[in-house]
Formats: sequence, C-alpha cells, structure tokens
Amino acid sequence: MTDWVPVGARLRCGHHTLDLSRPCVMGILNVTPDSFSDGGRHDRLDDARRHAERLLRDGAAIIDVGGESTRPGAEAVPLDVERDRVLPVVDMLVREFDALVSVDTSTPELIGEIAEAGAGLINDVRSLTRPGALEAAAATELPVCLMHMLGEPRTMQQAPSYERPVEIAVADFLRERVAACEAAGIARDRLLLDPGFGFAKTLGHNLQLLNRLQSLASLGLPLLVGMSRKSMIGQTLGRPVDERLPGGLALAVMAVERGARIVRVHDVAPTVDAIDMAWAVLQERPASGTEQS
Ligand code: 7PM
Repeated sequence: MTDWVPVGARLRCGHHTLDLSRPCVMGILNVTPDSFSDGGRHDRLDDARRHAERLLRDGAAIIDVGGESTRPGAEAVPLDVERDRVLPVVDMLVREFDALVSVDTSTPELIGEIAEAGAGLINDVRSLTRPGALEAAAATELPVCLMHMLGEPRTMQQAPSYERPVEIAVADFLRERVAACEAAGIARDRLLLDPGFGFAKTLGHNLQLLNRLQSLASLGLPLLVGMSRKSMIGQTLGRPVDERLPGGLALAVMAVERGARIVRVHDVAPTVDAIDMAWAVLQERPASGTEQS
C-alpha cells in the first residue's frame, strides 16, 4: 500500500482556483455534430451558449468541452475539425461567462491554443501519450486530468482483459503517467487522476473499479470520475441512455464516498444535490450556508 498523502485542497486552473476540499461537479458540454444541431457554426455556438448557461445555473464548477468523440468505436477527428469545434466555444465560455473550462483533447497542437483562449484544465483521455502532448501541456502551466484507457476508442471495447485486478492495472498505468508528467516538468500538484470508466473495460471491471476506488485515492492525487449515462448503468439496470439518471446518481454518491472530488456528468442539478447530501453525511454537517429550518 502507498502511504496516505493528503490531497491539496486548492487547484490553480489558469486565473481560476478550484476548491477540492469538497467534491464538485463538472458539466459535460458536447460540441460534436452528433450531440446538437447540425446547423451552421452560428447555430452550434448558440446551442453551446444555452447549454452552458444551464450547466452553470445548475451548479457546475467546471464545464468540460469535448470536440472529438471519444465514445467506444469512434473514429479519430482531424485537427482542423477539432479546432473549429472547440476553440470558438472555449473562447465564448471564457469571455461571456468567465467559466472554468476544461477541454477534452489529446491533440498537442490544440493544447497550447485552448490555454491561450483561457481554458483552465486539460482533460486528456489518452493521458498525454500522443507525441508532443507532454511538452505542450507542460508549457501551458495548466492542470491535467490523466485518464486510464488501453488502446484507442475505436478498438478499446474489443474484449478488454487484464491479467491482474483491474484497479491494480489502472493504478500502475496512472503511476507511470504521473512519472512521465513529472519528468516533462508537469508538477505532481497539477495532476488529477481518472480510472476511465467505460474505456477498455467490461461491466465487471467498471463495477470493481468503482467499489475499489479508494485504492486509487491512495495515489494521493485528486480523483475525477465520469460514469454519467454510461453503459455500466445501462447494462446493470437494462435502461436506455435517457433513463440512466437514478443509476448515475447512485454511482456519483458511491464515488464521492470513496474519495472522488470531481464528478463529470450531463445532469448537473440532480448530481449537485446528490453529492451535497452525501457530503453532508460524510462531514456530519451540512455545507455552510445551505442549512434550512
Ligand atoms: C459516448 C460514450 C460518448 C462515452 C461519450 C462518452 C470521460 C471523459 C468521456 C471520463 C474523463 C462521455 C464519454 N468520458 N473524460 N470523456 N473521464 N476525464 O460519457 O470518464 O462523455 S467521453
């Protein structure tokens, strides 16, 4: 076992500071063409603005912008396409809402550009493994979320298997990526870890990873989890994607109880209530200012 290391309470994200002494919610803003209107660029920006307004009003601390579909089976997206989808949205979110924006990207060329546009966090499902990504991220001075995945989204769900318990394999992978980041000049206190639910994992792997999330918490870095609407809920409960919220709330609460500090979801308002309630129990007191008679 790794010795317990206290997780830093505050994370500098560009000109924002994220308070990680308690759990918070990251709202998902998809800007892939399959997610919103297929209209022109203006329509897409309008959709993103309306959606972001709602996420922030509902209590999201971070907005996660994704321009490359990372879903299982997805094809890679060319740089120009990803840039055109992501940059105008990041720019709008920063200028109009002064939001703390994270960007779901693995593309070294884009990492510098989104930082320049005012993004506060790099969320790379490939953990900065693309050539040049470590150096690009280091230069931004932004924090990075490192996520576990094996292979590429296009092929990762073809019979994933692990020789050791999945949480051990995930912890080893993340430990190696933390070392690679430190060697590239990205300080440990700029890193977040994510087990990558649904990425190269069977249902059994996903359930085991969540139940044993504490073994990842022992790496001593803040944990981010994303299970919202994922197939681990669909497969367990037999629910289509639009009926997975109750299952997702149960997973969010369990993740917080096991040490997760950022919960990445589509449904922000109910998740904020669920994790605030769970956190009040864990602290044995309500969050300051929220107590009602
Ligand atoms: C289809 C299936 C579309 C799955 C999109 C997805 C994570 C992430 C994603 C996560 C972090 C989604 C996923 N999942 N980033 N990006 N952690 N850090 O549900 O679990 O949005 S893409």
